[in-house]
Amino acid sequence: MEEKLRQLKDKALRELERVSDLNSFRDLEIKYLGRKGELAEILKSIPSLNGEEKKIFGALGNEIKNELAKKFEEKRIFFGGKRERGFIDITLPGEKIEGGHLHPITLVQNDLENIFTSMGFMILDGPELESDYYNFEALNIPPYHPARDMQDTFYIARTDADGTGVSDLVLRTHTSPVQIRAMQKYGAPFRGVVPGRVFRSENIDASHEHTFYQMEGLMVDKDISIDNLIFTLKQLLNGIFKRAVDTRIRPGYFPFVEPGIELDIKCALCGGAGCPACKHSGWLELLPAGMVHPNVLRAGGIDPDIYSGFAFGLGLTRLAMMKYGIEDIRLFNGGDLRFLKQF
Ligand code: FA5
Repeated sequence: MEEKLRQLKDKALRELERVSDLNSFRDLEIKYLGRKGELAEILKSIPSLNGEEKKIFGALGNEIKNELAKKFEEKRIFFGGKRERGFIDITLPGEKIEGGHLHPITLVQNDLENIFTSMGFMILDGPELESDYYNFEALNIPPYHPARDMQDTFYIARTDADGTGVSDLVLRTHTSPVQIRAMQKYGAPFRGVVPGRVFRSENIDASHEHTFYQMEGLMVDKDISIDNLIFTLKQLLNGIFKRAVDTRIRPGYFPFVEPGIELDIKCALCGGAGCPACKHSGWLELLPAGMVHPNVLRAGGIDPDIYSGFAFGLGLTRLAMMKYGIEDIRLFNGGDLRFLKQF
């Protein structure tokens, strides 16, 4: 019996070695490993052996069967063949593959990018872990300035190669640092927008998150005035809402613009009557902006006697709230699929 098994194995392996295409491989597989194949024929006699022989030859038979199966499988893969499956019922419904989709903030961001590229703006990116210099100092906010208190953030300590510790990195509180980076890189004239994630140490409520999205806009050229700014902001809102929206413009203070404005939008959730999202005021702060401060132009390497510019810092997450009528900002990052699947 042992002799028979070993001879069969050697013969099968020799023939397997010589086989040259998938069809003859399949014939060979049936010949040796099929239900009525040569191996099955030999193994059929094992149950009639006595106790000890049954054990020995049973184990040997299995060992050879597994070894041959492995070698045949390797050859099948070599020929690019697939394992034959049983009966397939093609009338059964298919497996449903869940399709993903874009997050509502991404949808609004994509719309904004289309609006701005059509006006000749480029789309820029910047680091989320930013230096204190770009996030504050270069924007005319020195260390002692009270404007820092309005944008408290997470300060990151790092250790330099010489072992000294410094904490000059911050999770950026706004997309405005990319204004400086863009001017330094591209000079003037310049038009660009910067969508991106920003972070603040914040008291969370229906309209305040610690992690949210903004979109910075910057245009620098000769003779840029506040008219250009207001026109651009209106184009932005018309493009997103595709209908007239009530807005109001009031003076606003930011150290990096002069003059500064705040554009508020009438709360789309309560129609101006007052609700938690607009802190019961009927208006939502959405679009602070202004004319770029000469110190900021200088920090970007641009001569303020020749060039002027405007900048804005759109609250992108809040815009998505207004566009889709979302009452609570916390839903965006909450991971609740019942909310996300609606978009
Ligand atoms: C700024 O961040 C300035 N960098 C904007 C700017 C840019 C002004 C260029 C002038 C020129 P502010 O802190 O107001 O400004 O934030 C801008 C917008 O981000 C707000 O109007 C609001 O829509 C949104 N925002 C601010 N804080 C939060 C928050 N915690 N959660 C969600 N949205 C917020």
